Amino acid sequence: MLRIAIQKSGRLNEDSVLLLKECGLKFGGADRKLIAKVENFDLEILYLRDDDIPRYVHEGVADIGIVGENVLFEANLATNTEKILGFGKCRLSLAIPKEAIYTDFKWFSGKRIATSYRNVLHNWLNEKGIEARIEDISGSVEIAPGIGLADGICDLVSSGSTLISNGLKEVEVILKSEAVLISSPNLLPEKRDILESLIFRINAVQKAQNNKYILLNAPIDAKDEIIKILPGIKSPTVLPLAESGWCSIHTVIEEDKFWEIIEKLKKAGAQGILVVPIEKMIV
Ligand code: PRT
Ligand code: ZN
Repeated sequence: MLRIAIQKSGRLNEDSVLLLKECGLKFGGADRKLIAKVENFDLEILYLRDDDIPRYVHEGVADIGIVGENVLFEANLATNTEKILGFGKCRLSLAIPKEAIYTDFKWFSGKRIATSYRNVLHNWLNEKGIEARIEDISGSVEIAPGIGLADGICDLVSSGSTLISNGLKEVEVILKSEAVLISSPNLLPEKRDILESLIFRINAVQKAQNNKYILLNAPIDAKDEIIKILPGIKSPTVLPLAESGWCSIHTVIEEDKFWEIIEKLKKAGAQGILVVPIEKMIV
């Protein structure tokens, strides 16, 4: 039995649950229980506050966990990062009042900076050779300069609208963060096997999300040119159509390449192009 720690509620909860469900796992929510047993996989889910996840995984109370890199770096406990998950993207940034004149990071010399990320900020200041005072605040960090508690803040930013609505401007990015799958440093071999099969499923889900199945019709004369345009995983499938002189071409393409090649496909004579989502993809 493997035990995974995920956030009980908050910004990472929904995407963490969705990822596990897309891996085909069946389990109950975090409504009342702290632990949920997965019905069809050798896994137990522990619902926790995100700040507790690195310690639980470090100590082996949970074998694996899903947590933001920001929380992981701040906790600074030994864990292994198994997989970058592509959600919960944000950055930990320094921000100052918008009217302040900023030239470079030396601005922070002798200043007071409010944050919930003391360790990460302390390391960054050390690296830059800046002496500043860190004011520990656990929530609503963005109001600190307005109430005279600090000169600037170090906090998570995604859209930037919280900074703007508090009269602040982002001046330095200290780290970029997203959700990662971490594991305990002393994972037993039988648990490692379960983790590998979970990672296999996560890879299939992620591949499917980044790829699309494409079907198009083309005159047989245009077939070779169209195949050259298509960057498929392998050779595309070519099927004859009922109408003579025409064929149907099927392949898988990366979603972000699609818009680049669509015009070229049309110019080469492709018609009736269909782009279909893929449920799972194993290569
Ligand atoms: O209760 P628990 O301790 O589990 O949750 P929490 O309240 O500490 O964390 P939560 O749920 O807010 O965030 C969980 C994780 O989501 C974080 O650790 C990050 O890894 C990730 N994440 C991604 C974010 C953001 N984006 C984000 N924008 N976490 C917080 N924010 C906050 C930020 O602190 C600021 O207040 O959103 C505000 C800024 O957002 P914008 O869009 O206005 O820039
Ligand atoms: Zn938290």
